[in-house]
Amino acid sequence: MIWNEDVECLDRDGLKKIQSQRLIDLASYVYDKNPIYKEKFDLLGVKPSDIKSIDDIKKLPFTTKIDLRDSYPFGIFSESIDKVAEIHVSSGTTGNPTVVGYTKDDLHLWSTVMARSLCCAGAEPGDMMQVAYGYGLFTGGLGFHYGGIEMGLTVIPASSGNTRRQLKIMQDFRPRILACTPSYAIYMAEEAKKMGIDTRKSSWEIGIFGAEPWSEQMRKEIEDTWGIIATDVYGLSEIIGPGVCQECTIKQGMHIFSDVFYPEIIDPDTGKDVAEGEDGELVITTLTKRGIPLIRYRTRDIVSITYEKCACGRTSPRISKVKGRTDDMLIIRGINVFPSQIEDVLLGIEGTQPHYQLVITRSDKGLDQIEVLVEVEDRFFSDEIKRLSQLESLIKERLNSTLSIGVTVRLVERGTVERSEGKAKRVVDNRHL
Ligand code: DLL
Repeated sequence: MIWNEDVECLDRDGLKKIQSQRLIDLASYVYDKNPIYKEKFDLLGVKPSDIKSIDDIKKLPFTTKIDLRDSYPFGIFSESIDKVAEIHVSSGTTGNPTVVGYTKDDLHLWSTVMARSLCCAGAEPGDMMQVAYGYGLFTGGLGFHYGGIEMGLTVIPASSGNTRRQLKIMQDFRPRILACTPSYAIYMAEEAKKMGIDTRKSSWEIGIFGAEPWSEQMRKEIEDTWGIIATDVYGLSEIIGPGVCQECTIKQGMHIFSDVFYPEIIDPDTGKDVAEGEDGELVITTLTKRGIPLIRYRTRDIVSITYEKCACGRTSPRISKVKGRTDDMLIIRGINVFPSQIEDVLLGIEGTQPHYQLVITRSDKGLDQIEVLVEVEDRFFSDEIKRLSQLESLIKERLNSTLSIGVTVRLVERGTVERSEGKAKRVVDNRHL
């Protein structure tokens, strides 16, 4: 089923017409409503009247995460806060997190793009969906929730965690759709096996997995274990949350809903377009959002794009799986982690040295673990063992609460962490994605 065939199967010229009109409106809207954009436009000497078609997008300035961070919390919003119906937050590099806001119309847009995503993944009205993405400040849970309701699914807002209860829900309610991070789908399979549940007999037939990078090998493992069709969903809080693009059941790239999220793929160094099929940084303009519309937002995700029509009938361009990042953001079990956040925590704890390293591993089953090696002052090793373990617990507690995920901490003697003459090697990523 295609959610909105008129738009999703539109020919290129028709699509371009819609995109052009929306960009013209957007340029005037942000110029009038948002001093940050007015300044950016003025600096480049562009006026809204210079924007006559979607091709003129190249005249417009880029937006980066720094623009959002520096205007924390609501400075980048184009609507006043009393017009904002909902707020979400995602982790930032240091200090302030990234705050995003939705007007009532933006929430409707989100519901619609998520309904399109769910249809792309094979959902049918009347299906039941277990949403095991986190609810709360993270956009995963509520994004799926709104989309499910919009397209007429029965939504179970299970949220993430409490795996035994998830499995009981699956067995008793028999939902057809599972939505969660790919690593959680793998973790649930391990737990199910321990509980003697035959995963092949699960009620789930469709799995919609995203929020973190995952490989074709993980897809195979999930599909074989649970007996489902697993598709990839991509999105980011700044743009809307999940629902930016979604694989259809043909699984040849993720359809980007380009009538509302206009994509460009650029060389991150030069800012110029790369050729179709080449890897580059995904840049997105939110053509119709009003609370916090973003122009040419640098996602920092590396992908490639194809404009070929898909066998499913949709004409929207398709994005490859995310192949990497242009910054040092790591995604561990669906949670964004910046090494600088760890550094911030360590700097605030007496007795630690400015030498640390994160070692990331992925189990055979696809579960990520972080071990943080921290050098501590010599005195801790000559003191009673109790002080060392107290320090270890303190570091662990602070890291867990800052990052919202469990990490293992290993305190080591001075000189243990490999030194470098250039950039310190803070991250050893042993996952093979
Ligand atoms: O992760 C939104 C989301 C929720 C997407 C649920 C899909 C499902 P953020 O927390 O802002 O938003 O993180 C955004 O996560 O820039 C990518 O680096 C990464 N990411 C998201 N989806 C995928 C995916 C949500 N399918 C950041 N594959 C993005 C690889 C992904 N990376």
